[in-house]
Amino acid sequence: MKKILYLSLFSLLLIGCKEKKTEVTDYVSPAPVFCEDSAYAYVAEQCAFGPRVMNSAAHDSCGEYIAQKFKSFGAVVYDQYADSKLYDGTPIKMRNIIASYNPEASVRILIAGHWDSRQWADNDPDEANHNTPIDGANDGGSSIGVMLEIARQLQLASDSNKVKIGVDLICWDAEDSGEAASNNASSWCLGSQYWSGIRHIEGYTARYGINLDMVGGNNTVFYREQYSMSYAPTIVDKVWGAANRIGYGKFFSYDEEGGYITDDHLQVNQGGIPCIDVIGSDTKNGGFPSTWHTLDDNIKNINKETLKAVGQTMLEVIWTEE
Ligand code: AHN
Ligand code: ZN
Repeated sequence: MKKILYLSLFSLLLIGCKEKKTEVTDYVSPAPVFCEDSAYAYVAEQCAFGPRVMNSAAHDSCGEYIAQKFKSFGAVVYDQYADSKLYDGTPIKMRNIIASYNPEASVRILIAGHWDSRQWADNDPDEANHNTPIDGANDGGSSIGVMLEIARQLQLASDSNKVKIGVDLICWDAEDSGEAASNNASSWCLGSQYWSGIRHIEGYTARYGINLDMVGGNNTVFYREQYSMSYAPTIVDKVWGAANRIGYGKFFSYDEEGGYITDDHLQVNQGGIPCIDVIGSDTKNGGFPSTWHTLDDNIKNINKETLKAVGQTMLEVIWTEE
């Protein structure tokens, strides 16, 4: 199996003794190479169904695609079907999809992201689009694209490099039908809310979780999100540390701290499993990516480098977990 040798260059300028020292250290990662072209293709395939909005045929067909794809990569797939209601009272049919590796292992980590897309482009610059559904290539699709490529790598690993811990890849439904510009936090993340109370397997737990959201955009940076910092600071350190170790410090930045974001990781934390959110911010304006909840959140604005930075970091975390 191909392994990656990471070369990092440390320049040490010792002021006072006028000594300039350059040191090259090499770090050999045990993780396989994350293929961003594959992840990109999985994002494109999700988008090809059309917007994956609740109660739509595109949503249901894409759910089948996702479950099938994980099965083809050797996962044990659990479905969690449930009824819920949107904040406006609309009944919805939800499906959380859980792809498990080493289901018998007691040490487990979970990686998650939502697979539904928003039915209203209510942040679009053109008000005429505010009731139009979005493709959600980044907002939804990117996380699942990365998780599918993680799954493919888990299957592909040679016998001597197989992951021994349990890994659960959880696809949340109904994350993105929340009430905008309100304090109605419970209107978001309906799939993870359900799972937080009723697990796909009774008594299921994990050592920690990493939720991915908007991990495939242009001009994207990841800041340390505040709920993650308070619920799971060691996991934030672990993930940002892994990214920086393998050369993705530009993406996983320590420059600023993020805000408090209502997202699926909160539900996992409230269910007793420490969980962080890796959520994209715009490098220029801070805040959510510029395509967020607009019709520009489509495959044309997916960036393979961002997918790679996040995907490779996830493989690094998985393959170095003791
Ligand atoms: C709020 O707007 C409160 N949370 C956003 C969570 C989200 C929506 N992530 C992607 N889309
Ligand atoms: Zn969204």
